[in-house]
Formats: sequence, structure tokens, C-alpha cells
Amino acid sequence: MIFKRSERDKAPVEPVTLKILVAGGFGVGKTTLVGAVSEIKPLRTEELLSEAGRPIDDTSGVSGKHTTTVAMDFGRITLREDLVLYVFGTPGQDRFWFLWDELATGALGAVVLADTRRLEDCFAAVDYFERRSIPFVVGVNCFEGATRYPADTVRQALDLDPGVPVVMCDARERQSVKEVLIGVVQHAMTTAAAAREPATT
Ligand SMILES: Nc1nc2c(ncn2[C@@H]2O[C@H](COP(=O)(O)OP(=O)(O)O)[C@@H](O)[C@H]2O)c(=O)[nH]1
Ligand SMILES: [Mg+2]
Repeated sequence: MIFKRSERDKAPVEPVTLKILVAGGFGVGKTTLVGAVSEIKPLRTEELLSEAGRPIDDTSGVSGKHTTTVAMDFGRITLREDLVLYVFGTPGQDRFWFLWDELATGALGAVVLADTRRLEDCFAAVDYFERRSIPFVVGVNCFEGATRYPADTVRQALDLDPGVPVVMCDARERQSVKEVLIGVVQHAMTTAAAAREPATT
């Protein structure tokens, strides 16, 4: 089978796939975010492993905790015909998610989800991505009842570099989450372009 030049636009496109991480404190909405945006049923290893892990994970004394410590969310979203994002929520045991270096390898960028009622919960995620020079966007998940702060206030509290985008979002809303993810892709592209610029000083 030969492709004719005149028909090249009809050839099926092999999409570019990019990996995006979602990090942030416990209960900030990571699982919700992945679920809201994914076009496949999000893989929740938390659920999958709960049976297998039962004899190993000693959850006695932790009421209502029936899932394993090794958990992640995984989803997929097609932004364009030729651009697919794989979205990974960092593990359920939030205190240890940064041990997940394997996952960060090859990540295009990240979302740090924040809740302004406990902003300090995302400090570790911000540190982590800064240290590894992984471009990230801060998504402020606006829970009802939480005081709304201007993006600049959040930026100052998190001590962010001026170029790091801070966006308000609702982790339950597909469109809102999609905009955050597009923001990550754009920010990563801007960062990469800036890195290619020859030094001006
Ligand atoms: N009101 C409100 N609740 C949310 C929002 N995002 C998540 N939740 C709820 O907060 C809880 C924790 O969310 P989850 O996604 O499990 O947090 P994770 O620990 O970061 O994965 C769940 O009960 C969600 O339904 C939000 O934007 N608004
Ligand atoms: Mg979760």
C-alpha cells in the first residue's frame, strides 16, 4: 500500500503522548481531577491493590483505611487528534509520593494542586518539581467555603518563580481541569523554548 502525496493529510496520525503528574496534599482533589478529565475509566491502583495487599498492609488502627500505601491514579485525555496526555496522580500515601522518582522520569510537566485552607500541604510538591526542574502549574482547587485569594497572594505564599502559572480550578469539572492541563503543556513549551535561547548576558 503506497501513500500518495495528495492524500498524506488523510494518513492516520500517530499521536504524541505526554506525561503529566498531579501532586499535592492528601485530600486536595488529585483523584477527583484525574477522574474528571480522563476519557478512560481511571485506573485506581488503590482499589486494585486493596485485595492483594491485605495480608501485607497492616491497616489495623487506621479506621476506614482499607487501601494499600502503593496507589496512584492514571488517566488519559486526547487534547487534539495528535496530542494525548497521560495523567498520573501521585500515590495515596502522600507523605511518600516523592519517592516515586521513577514516575517523574520523562514527565513533561506537573500540576501542583493546592487548597488555600492548608497551603503548606503542597510545599513539598513545589520543592520537588523546582529541584528537578520539572515545569509545573499551581492549580488552586477552589472548595466551597474556602476563602478565595488572588493568584498573586498564592504565588507569594508559595514563593514561586514569576513564570510559574497559578490558576484557579475545580477538580470536579472536566473543562476546568482541561484548562489546567493545557496550561501545563503551554508552560512546559515556554520553559523549553526559554532554555534554548542563548544567554543574553
Ligand atoms: N467541594 C469540592 N470537593 C472536592 C473537590 N475536589 C475534590 N473534592 C472532594 O474532596 C475529597 C478528596 O478528594 P480526592 O480527589 O480523593 O483527593 P486526593 O487525596 O488528592 O486524591 C473527595 O471527597 C472529593 O469528592 C472540589 O473541587 N470541590
Ligand atoms: Mg487520591
